[in-house]
Amino acid sequence: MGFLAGKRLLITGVISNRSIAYGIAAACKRQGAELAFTYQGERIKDRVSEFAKEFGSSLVFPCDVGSDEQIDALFAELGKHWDGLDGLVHSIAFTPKEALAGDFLSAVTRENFRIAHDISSYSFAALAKAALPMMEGRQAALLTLTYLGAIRSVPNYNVMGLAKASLESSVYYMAQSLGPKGIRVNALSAGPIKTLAASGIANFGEKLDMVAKNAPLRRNVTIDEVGNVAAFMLSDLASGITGEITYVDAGFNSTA
Ligand code: 0WD
Repeated sequence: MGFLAGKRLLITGVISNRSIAYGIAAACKRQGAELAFTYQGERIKDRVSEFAKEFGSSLVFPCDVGSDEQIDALFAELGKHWDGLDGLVHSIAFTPKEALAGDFLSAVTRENFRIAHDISSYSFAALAKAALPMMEGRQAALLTLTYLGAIRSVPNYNVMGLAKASLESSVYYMAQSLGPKGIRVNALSAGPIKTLAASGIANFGEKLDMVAKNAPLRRNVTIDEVGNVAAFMLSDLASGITGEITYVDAGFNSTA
């Protein structure tokens, strides 16, 4: 029996089998969790439904996190299938592509700042607020994905770094807010991984090479490695951990 047996988890952000959320879903499934999924927009509904099937799930719901109505509808629908929720994975980020290239001050605009913060940071709190009625009274856990660009300037990451800094701060405030209810809130800071979202960042290949050359483990991490840590964080094995940013980056952040 896996260490997530009996746990019901909602996973956002699976869009391909390279998505970090796909690695998380696979690891959670291996540990015995029951899974539900969300997708952004009808265009990818079938694709996400196929992935869900791979993980033995038929629970697939639309949710564009830019819409409060869709977030409310998600939990109204999920509540028809499950009487409670033990965990939620927020694996979502977005800003217009032109923000993720070149000099920060040239690339940042009021509009891409707003979009980056809304979709990549506020959405975590928005999902938590809406999920709360289903999580209350359970040893539930929330998990989000962040990146080193939150705390250091990383070339081309630009306004997404600011949004990740906001997201990391929201981990601390949400942990404080939900801790008295026994609900934990954590983030994994993953090293660079080639996914659809990552391919939107200019010169992303150079980041992969730089980490592979300089990280203590001399390689990049995989979605399975991030998935395994996520499964642990969502489980009762991590019952003493909240408000924590855990690096899964082959040790890169520890180097000078
Ligand atoms: O190197 C990397 N890949 C790292 C990613 C290193 C460290 C952290 N991360 C983070 C990302 O910033 C993100 O928060 O991990 C999370 C997952 O990203 P991913 O797995 O790298 O990328 P991907 O497979 O593309 O999934 C992100 C998905 C979107 O994909 P696209 O490619 O369509 O932008 O986030 C979803 C969408 O499925 N998404 C939304 N979902 C609901 N509502 C929205 C939205 N408005 N916007 C994007």
